[in-house]
Amino acid sequence: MITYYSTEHQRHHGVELKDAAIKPSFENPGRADTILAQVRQAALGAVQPGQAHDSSLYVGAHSERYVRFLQQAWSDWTATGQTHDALPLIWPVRDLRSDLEPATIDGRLGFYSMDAGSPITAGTWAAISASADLALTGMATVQAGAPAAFALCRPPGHHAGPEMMGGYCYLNNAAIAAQQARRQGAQRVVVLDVDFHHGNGTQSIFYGRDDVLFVSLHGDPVHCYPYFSGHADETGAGAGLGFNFNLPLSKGTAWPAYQAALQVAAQRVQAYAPDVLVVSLGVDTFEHDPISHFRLASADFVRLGESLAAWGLPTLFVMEGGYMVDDIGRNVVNVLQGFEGGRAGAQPV
Ligand code: OKP
Ligand code: ZN
Repeated sequence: MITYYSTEHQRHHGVELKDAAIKPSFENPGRADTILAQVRQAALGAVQPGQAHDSSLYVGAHSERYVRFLQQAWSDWTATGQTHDALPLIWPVRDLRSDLEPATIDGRLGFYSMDAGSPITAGTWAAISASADLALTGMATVQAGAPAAFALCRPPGHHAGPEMMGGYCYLNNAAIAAQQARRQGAQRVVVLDVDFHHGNGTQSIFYGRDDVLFVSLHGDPVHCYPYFSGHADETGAGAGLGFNFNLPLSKGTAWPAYQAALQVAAQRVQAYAPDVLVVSLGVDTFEHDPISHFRLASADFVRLGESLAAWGLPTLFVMEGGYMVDDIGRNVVNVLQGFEGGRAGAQPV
């Protein structure tokens, strides 16, 4: 399977608020580089750079004004004389106004975010646009007939909504790829999100639509980030009613319960009969992940890949989370090799 990778991700390295202090983010450049090293060591296939795409292709998943905000945020920030990372500190929750876009960067940061987990730095736009371009390149490869491709995206994307960054995410790489699949002729697209955290951004982008089915397995938001999205009763709205499928699972979930949920997901996906599958691939479901609460072992990731192969769909894997840096490379490669092994053994459909 071909891997798309860009060194541009290294230009984004930020901070997060943790334990009442500003600390280096769990979402760091070492993540992508360790995954790349394992992809190479396992000889998974060719590693290629992505093609640059026009940022107008990010519109659809996102609004035009949000993409412009991201593109200009660092220069707007430094124009106020500040040189450290830009972090939002006020949000338009409930009875505050969210219908008026502030003109000043401090207000705009809060207007276009859901938490303080996504710092904007000098290299953020270069990194996030390159990351989205990897997903677009991967989708083009799959739509040209490759059975699968891996977009080694960093930063991740699935918390980013139509007009919102948060949870280390800025541009929703998986949603941008899904939207591009539709532009290029796919009738029905599934985004399956196996990251530990609910992909609230992807859900939100496609919530009113029936042409992209969003299916997610994740830690129950009663206990797990992002807390305000991911419940089972979020099933879509309007034309999208019935085309959003959340499978929240309890803390401590291990492979048997996970596999059972994956089978429920498989039935929903099969009934939908999609043309293409986008997998938001987070490996923070790993038992030793420092910020998550499932208990998948490294060998379980092979089974996950095999299970997905049995779905028999052209598949784009898009990298999302996973923070146990020593192990994420192996766990990602396990999924991808499990997928390829599963395909090799599968009956043609
Ligand atoms: C991104 B992805 C930290 C709170 C949680 C955000 C987690 C974002 C996960 N004190 N921070 O879904 O892997
Ligand atoms: Zn996650």
